[in-house]
Amino acid sequence: MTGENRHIGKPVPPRHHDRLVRGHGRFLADLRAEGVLHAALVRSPLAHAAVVGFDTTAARNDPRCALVLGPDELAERTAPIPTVWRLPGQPEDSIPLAARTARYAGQPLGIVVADSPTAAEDLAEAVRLDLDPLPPVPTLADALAEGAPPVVPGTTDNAAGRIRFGSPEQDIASAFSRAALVVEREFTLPRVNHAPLEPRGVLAEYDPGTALLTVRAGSQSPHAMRQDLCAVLGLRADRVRVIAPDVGGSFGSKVLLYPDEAMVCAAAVALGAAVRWVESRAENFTGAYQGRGQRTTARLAVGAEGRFLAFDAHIVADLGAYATQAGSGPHQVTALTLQGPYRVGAAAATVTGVYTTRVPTGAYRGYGMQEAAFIRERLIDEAARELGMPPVELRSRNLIRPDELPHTTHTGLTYDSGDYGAALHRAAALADRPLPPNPPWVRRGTAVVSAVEISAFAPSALLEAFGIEWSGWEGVRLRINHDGTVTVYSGVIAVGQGIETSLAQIAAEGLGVPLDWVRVELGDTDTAPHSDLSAQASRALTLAGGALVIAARRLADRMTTLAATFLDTDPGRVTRQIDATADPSSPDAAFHGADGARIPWREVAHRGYRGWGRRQRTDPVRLEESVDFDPPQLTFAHGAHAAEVAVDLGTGRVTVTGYWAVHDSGVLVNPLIAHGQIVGGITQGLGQALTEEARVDAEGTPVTRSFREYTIPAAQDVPQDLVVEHTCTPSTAIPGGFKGLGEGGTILPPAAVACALAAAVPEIAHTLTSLPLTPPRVRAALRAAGIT
Ligand code: SMO
Repeated sequence: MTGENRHIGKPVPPRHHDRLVRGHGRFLADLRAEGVLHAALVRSPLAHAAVVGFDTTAARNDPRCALVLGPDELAERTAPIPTVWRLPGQPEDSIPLAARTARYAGQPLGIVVADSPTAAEDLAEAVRLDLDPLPPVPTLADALAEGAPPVVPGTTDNAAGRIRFGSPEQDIASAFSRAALVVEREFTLPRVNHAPLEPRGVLAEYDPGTALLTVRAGSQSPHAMRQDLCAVLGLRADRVRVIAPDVGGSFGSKVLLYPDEAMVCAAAVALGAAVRWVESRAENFTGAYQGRGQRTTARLAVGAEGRFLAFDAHIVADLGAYATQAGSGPHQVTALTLQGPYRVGAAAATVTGVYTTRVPTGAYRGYGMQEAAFIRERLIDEAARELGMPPVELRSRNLIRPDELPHTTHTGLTYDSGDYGAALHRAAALADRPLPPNPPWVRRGTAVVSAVEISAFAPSALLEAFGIEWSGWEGVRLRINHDGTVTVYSGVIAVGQGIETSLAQIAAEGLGVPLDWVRVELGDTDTAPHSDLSAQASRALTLAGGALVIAARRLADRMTTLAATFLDTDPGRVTRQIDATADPSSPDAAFHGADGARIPWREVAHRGYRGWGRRQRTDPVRLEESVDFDPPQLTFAHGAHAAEVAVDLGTGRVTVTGYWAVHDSGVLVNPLIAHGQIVGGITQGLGQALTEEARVDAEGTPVTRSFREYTIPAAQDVPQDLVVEHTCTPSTAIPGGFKGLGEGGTILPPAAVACALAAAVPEIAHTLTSLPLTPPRVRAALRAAGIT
């Protein structure tokens, strides 16, 4: 290979940018479908109520109506959505399409199909719901109160199971009894909305002639959606195809099949037609599952010279009205990752799941690790303050050193590689600048925090050990076409993160061909290798990329061997010359034999397709390699973030004036995409630090229903001084050395901002245990401390 076709590490502009910017995107609402009908959902306006009546007479009698499915019809046609990740002791209860009790405001109770979106909306309103109100249980306190009404019928309390991870009780007790200092706090992490640019949507087409259901959906995991659809609708897997078109962001919100999405598919099957539903922004705020939602009591024991003796936490998780397919998962990950990048004598955490009458919670970018980082870094910060030690010094003393890796945590995670201290000190150095003089009503502060990130969520045996009914492996199919062009098929999904480009870079590098010879085909269960977790858990690039490294190496070898046969020489004597700008049809892009003989790349592909040139009759024919990659273990990315904040003592408004992030995600395939991922993650994390909270009133009715009440960061909320640097410790578990970075940016901002605010106003530091740090909340703390 000539040096021109090196692609890994190049900041190639993502391919989808040009297409989307020019308006060639094909999102769910853009797809054309013949004779498509339109659906609207009938949703519960109450947080908790028995569904006594669902009168569809008026709706059915409207000439615009094609179909109405209420609880009775749905009960005949559908089964509840299966659960894949349960807590021990979790009640046998999963989310149904046919609900006889509404357990959250916005829960879909039925579906109406009509000839236009407006008609569908009208008819959904024409359905007369008869609801018998039950007492709402909107908060964890309500749910845990003595005599609280049970959310799950037939149970006596709102417990949704419990699990404990980490050191034995006696190790924790002994560490705390020996401690020179114990810091204990209660942390409240509110629910948040994912707020993707594109809400959810489904276009389901059922062909009664072939009995094939084709579902196009804004999904982060089409294979998982297909499996769940088969279970819910009682359909055969070979008759269901799920395709994700362009997806306008997900952040964990589109990984699971939702009841409303399944109802659209049930309606398409019932009608033998095409039915589309496009979610409204208000529905997305109230009916899409939310993230976070946790109240945690945590403590840190510190010994002589500031050594960490133990972390201990009791996490109370708001699972909402149903423990969805994987509802407790993020909270379990909080427990698993509380220890973070630190060496500590003992660490343990308990997760108690609790039902409330609110929309379920689930995956959100950072998946429990943002919560863990906030709790841990605030505790450490508080310990430093009480010890009178600089927080960076306290962290530095306790960070696991590179020579101590691999290191297995008390919860059984084995960190593979990294240099946590290097990242911390680099972030601290970047943030070390003189603070400008303050007017008397402004204070400023800086903090540096640290985390490791579980990435490449796998192997399958790990998921099996956790009792998660998903696979961890990831497959790719790599094909050289008859003209020498290349197609990659993968079950991971593009949700705006640029994965198509990164995978193309890996394939092009491995085959030694120009980047634009490679097309990446994602999102279709008919062609993509199976993938349950798909683009979740910072795993798409690492695992699909790792598989692709192997596949490309094999296919490159086969091409070379074929070329050698045609050139009548040994493979070792064949060289290749492909100009980085060459077209695949270029005769100059060729293999060269020892004696000046040559054969074009496309000619090798062409002859390969004829089945010519094989050394043995049993040698494979197709120029295609399928590789299923199940790594030996998890791989851990890590990072340190520094925030500089200014707080207005009069208004309580916190402004982030500078932000510096140092990440290690191993080998970066595309630094431009990596930068965008980290900046996007930081921005999202700043929203959770400062403004975002999904709220309900005392009746459990959502009050954050639009971007008026729910404020996400805008450009002016992101500091101009936002610096991202990368260090590179290659993963030893992943071919190519990649580590994940999709979630990394999101994990640390709340911890960084809260600790920086604590540095600015030490008088209120001990109260900075709840998010978001809104002006009213900060002002109240300032007042209580007698500062304003
Ligand atoms: S929160 Mo993600 O989709 O693992």
